[in-house]
Amino acid sequence: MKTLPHALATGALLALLATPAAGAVRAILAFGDSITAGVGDTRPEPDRGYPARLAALLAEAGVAAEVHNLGVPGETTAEGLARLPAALAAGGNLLLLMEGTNDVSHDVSPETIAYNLREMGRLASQRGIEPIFATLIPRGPAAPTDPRNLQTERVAWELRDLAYRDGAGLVDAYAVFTRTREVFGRLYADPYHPNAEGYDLLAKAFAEMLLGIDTVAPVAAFVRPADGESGVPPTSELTFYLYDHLSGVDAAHATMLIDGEPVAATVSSSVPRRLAFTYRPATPLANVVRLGYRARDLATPPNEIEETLATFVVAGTELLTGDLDRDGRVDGRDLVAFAVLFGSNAGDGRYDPRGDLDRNGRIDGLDLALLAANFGRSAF
Ligand SMILES: [Ca+2]
Ligand SMILES: [Ca+2]
Ligand SMILES: [Ca+2]
Repeated sequence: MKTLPHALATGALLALLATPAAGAVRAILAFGDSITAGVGDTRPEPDRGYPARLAALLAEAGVAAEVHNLGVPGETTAEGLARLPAALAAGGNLLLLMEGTNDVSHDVSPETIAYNLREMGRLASQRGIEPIFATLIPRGPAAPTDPRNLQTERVAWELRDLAYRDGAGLVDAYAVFTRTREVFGRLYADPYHPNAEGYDLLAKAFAEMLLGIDTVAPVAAFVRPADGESGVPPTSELTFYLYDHLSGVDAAHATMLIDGEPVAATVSSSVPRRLAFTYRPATPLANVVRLGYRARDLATPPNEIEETLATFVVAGTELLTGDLDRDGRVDGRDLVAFAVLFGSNAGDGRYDPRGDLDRNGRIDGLDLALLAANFGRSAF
């Protein structure tokens, strides 16, 4: 795949328009599954989904482009890889790739999903069609598989790094949606699909990336220790990458946070599109640790963010029964987390062993009694 970091820094589509045939109508291929097709949208054909909205947003910006909706509901990346050559044969200028949520439903690994998408990008590049990757939108809490987005977030990690390594454009739909307040309550038609307002947001994310308008603060990936991990050694090294695919991370204002406090992490600062953060604790870690970051990008004005990336439990920590969110206390937040799991059984998508306090495969009144017995207590 060709590397176009400079072109992408100013917007992939603007770079394309600077080529000799500028002014001609450009063909954009929007390739993916039901989320590209527009399932869940209340608009009728052919206006369903993000592609039609993207064409309208580009037209508003003075860019003439046909956006072809090539979404096939239910498709996996392996099936998409097989379908793509015929779609590319018709020609085009850009390929927008957003696929993989059906793979997650079938328990395909994030690495395999990223591999298939990279192959699709390679096929497009060979035909002179520039690929733009997109992370998957998150699943709602009622999704039967991956309701907490553990796998879907790891797909985002893989794609953030893939786009960085290949110098390709990335639409970070996962970041845009997860950073939107009450996203599942307001912007979803069902656990997988946006509603009309959700598709508006998705189209805006694609349009801004193509036009070089940076509204997305830096994103992280490959966080270690992982969120929810326990038994972490007290002197364990803490690491993550920070990316900013449009304007780059402002290295002078990027900080690792432990329990909300800045620490003197080692930062590789040579490539602003990806910074590596590493920290070995000066004093041994104890109890429950929150790893996060504060950062801004190089856009004008900068997009700023402070996020928790992982909450993990250091080896030797005694947690109270009922402390579902592992913060050292049994309180109302644990009860809320427990309520979501109540009535589920091992094997259900909704079941989470953290709520099965007596570990008998059912989350029921017996577990609630155990939680209630510790309610209001603190472990440390
Ligand atoms: Ca940015
Ligand atoms: Ca708790
Ligand atoms: Ca139980």
